[in-house]
Amino acid sequence: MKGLVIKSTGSWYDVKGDDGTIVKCRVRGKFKIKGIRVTNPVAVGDIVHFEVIRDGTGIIHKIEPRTNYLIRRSTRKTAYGHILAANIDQAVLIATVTFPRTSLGFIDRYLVAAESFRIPQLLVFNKSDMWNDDKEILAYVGELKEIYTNIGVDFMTMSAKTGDNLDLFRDKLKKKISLIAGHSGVGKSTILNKLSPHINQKVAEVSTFANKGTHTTTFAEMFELEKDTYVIDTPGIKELGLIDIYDEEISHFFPEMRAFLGKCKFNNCTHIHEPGCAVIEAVKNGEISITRYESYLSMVAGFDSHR
Ligand SMILES: Nc1nc2c(ncn2[C@@H]2O[C@H](COP(=O)(O)OP(=O)(O)O)[C@@H](O)[C@H]2O)c(=O)[nH]1
Ligand SMILES: [Mg+2]
Ligand SMILES: [Zn+2]
Repeated sequence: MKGLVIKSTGSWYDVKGDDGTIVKCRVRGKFKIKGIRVTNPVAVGDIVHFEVIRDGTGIIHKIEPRTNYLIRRSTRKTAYGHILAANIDQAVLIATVTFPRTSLGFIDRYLVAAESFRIPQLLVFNKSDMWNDDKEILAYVGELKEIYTNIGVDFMTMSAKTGDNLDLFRDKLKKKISLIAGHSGVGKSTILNKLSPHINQKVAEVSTFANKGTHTTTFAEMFELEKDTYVIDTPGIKELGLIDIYDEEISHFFPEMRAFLGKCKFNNCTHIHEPGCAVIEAVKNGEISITRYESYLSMVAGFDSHR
């Protein structure tokens, strides 16, 4: 039998067969991608082949080749990768300015991971009700909108609480499989619950004291919002250790840098300190945003302890 993995809970996977029935499956054998060891060999979004055994559960014995996947370094076993989801059409990042704050470094890492597979990206600032009359924050969000739309990232603000821009968000999900990622506490589950009453994900009370969400969504899970429209809710990601991307490749996953890459004086330029670097020049004259460039530096080995 063939099916779509819609949920992963540790060693068990919910697989939806062509006829719509859901079978609890385990995995037989070892699966590796590009030689990387992973904590979850099968991910939500995978198309798998499985056989049903006597007790009614299934055994997955084959994974169809993935068109793409988002992977991060495992937080528990750092030599391992953890696949967030596979075969997605759109990588959505839910961010917040406060409660909790999403750093630009985190946002850019996520965008780079998606860009490495040319997965279209949508950046959503949620909880706009908390700052829609704060001029300073509005100006800041306006700047971010300019930076990100300029590099081809779709950008929007919304409030799951008041419903502001919820319909716009719903439109952007239509006829796609979207991965919904973000720190814990940014409102992912709240948004999905608003989009569809049958989703019913647990929502955490943000502890105002720690200004941090507690983890309520433990495993990734895919939901069908309407025909051909799927969303994948993921557990909150604390940090995004990139995996299987080489330093030399990173600049290619910054779309605004691509035009300058052939123009540096040295053809092995790292764009960190070299004279005659076209990227550094572009940062100086404002063609590349300084915050994006800082994110680039933080991702290149030697500049960051997380890699
Ligand atoms: N003010 C405000 N709070 C929100 C909004 N969306 C979610 N929250 C709150 O943020 C907290 C975390 O939400 P949750 O959906 O569990 O976040 P998740 O960890 O990303 O799934 C909850 O207390 C929600 O009520 C919003 O648009 N505005
Ligand atoms: Mg959640
Ligand atoms: Zn350079």
